[in-house]
Amino acid sequence: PQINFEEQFQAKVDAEIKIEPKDWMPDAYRKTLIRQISQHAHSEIVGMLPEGNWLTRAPSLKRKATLLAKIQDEAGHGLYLYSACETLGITRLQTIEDLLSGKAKYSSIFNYPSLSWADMGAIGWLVDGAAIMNQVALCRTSYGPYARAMVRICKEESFHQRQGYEIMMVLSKGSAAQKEMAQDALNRWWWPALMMFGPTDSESSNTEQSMKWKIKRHTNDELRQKFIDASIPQVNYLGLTVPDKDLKWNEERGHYDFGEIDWEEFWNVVKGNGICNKARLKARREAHEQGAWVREAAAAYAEKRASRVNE
Ligand code: FAQ
Repeated sequence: PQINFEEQFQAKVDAEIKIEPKDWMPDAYRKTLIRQISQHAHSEIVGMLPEGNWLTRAPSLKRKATLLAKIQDEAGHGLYLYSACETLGITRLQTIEDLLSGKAKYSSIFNYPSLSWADMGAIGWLVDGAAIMNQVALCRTSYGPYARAMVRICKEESFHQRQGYEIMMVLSKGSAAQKEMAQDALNRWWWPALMMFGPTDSESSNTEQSMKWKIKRHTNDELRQKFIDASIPQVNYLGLTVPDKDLKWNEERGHYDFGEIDWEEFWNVVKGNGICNKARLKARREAHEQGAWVREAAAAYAEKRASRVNE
C-alpha cells in the first residue's frame, strides 16, 4: 500500500512526537514555521531598539547594567531563533533581507515610542509578560528546534519581566511625580500589549491550521484573556489603573471582561504606518550596512582557516 506522508505526519503530531529538521513535513507546515519563527526573531532584534533608547539615560549604574543585560539577552534570543529558522532550509541572510525590505513582519508593539524611564518598567512588565504568556505555550510547539529554543528564552524572559515590574514598584511607591510617570506608561502600553497576541480568533487567518499542527497550542484570544487575568492583580498591587472603563471581573466566566481593542490601530501598525515603523526599519538597515565589514572579515577569516586545514 502507498504511504500517505501527510497522514503519518499528522499522526506524529497528534501523538506529541516532535518534528525534527530532517523529517518529512508538508510544505505549508515548513512555510508557516519559517514565517512565525522569523517574525519572532525579528521581533527580538527590533525589540532592542525602544529599550536601547534609554541605556544612556538609565537613572543609576545598577539600572544601566541590568537594562544592558536584558537587551543583550534579546540579541541572544534573536540568534537562537534565526538558527532554529535556518534548520527549515532558509538562510539567515534571506530572512534578514525580508525584514529589511519590509516583506517580513515583526511584532506591532515595537513600533511605539519609549518616552520616559517608566516605559522601561512597563515594557519589561507588560511586553515581556505578554511574550512569556505566548512563549510558555510554545515550549510545547510541535517543531523540536523551536520548542527547545523557547525553554531557555522563557527563563530569561522571566527575569526581564521581574526587572520591569520592580521598576514599576519603585516608581508607583515613590513621589507623586514618579507614580504619575508609572501610570502614564501603563496608559500608553496597556492596549498595544494586548494587541501583541494578534487579531481576534475569528480574524486570525493562521490559527486553525496552526492549532491542528500544534504549532500554536492556544488561540490568540485564549492567551490574551490569560494575560489580562494575570496582569490585573499586578496592576492593583501597584495601586494603578488600566485605561479601560469596561474592565470588570465576570464571576460567571471566572475571567475579566474587557473593552474593545482598536483593531484599526492594530492593522495600521502591522501595515507599517505606526509611529515608529519607519524609524525602526531605518535603524536596522543602517546597522546591517554598517556591519557589512564584520561579515566580510568573518567570511575571509573562515576561508583562510579552511584553506589551512586543507594544506
Ligand atoms: N504584530 O493569523 P494570525 C518579543 C500578523 S515578543 C505584527 O493570528 P499567527 C520579546 C500575523 O503575522 C513578540 N503582526 O497569525 C521581547 C499574520 O500575518 P501573515 C514576538 C501580527 O502567526 C520583549 C496576521 O497578522 N513574539 O519579541 C501580530 O497565527 C521585550 C494574522 O494573524 C512572537 O512572535 C502582531 N502583534 O499568530 C523582545 C511569538 N499579530 O504573517 C524585546 C511567536 C499577528 O499571515 C523586548 N508568534 N500578526 O502575513 C506567534 O505566536 C504568532 O505568530 C502570533 C500571531 C500569535 C503573534
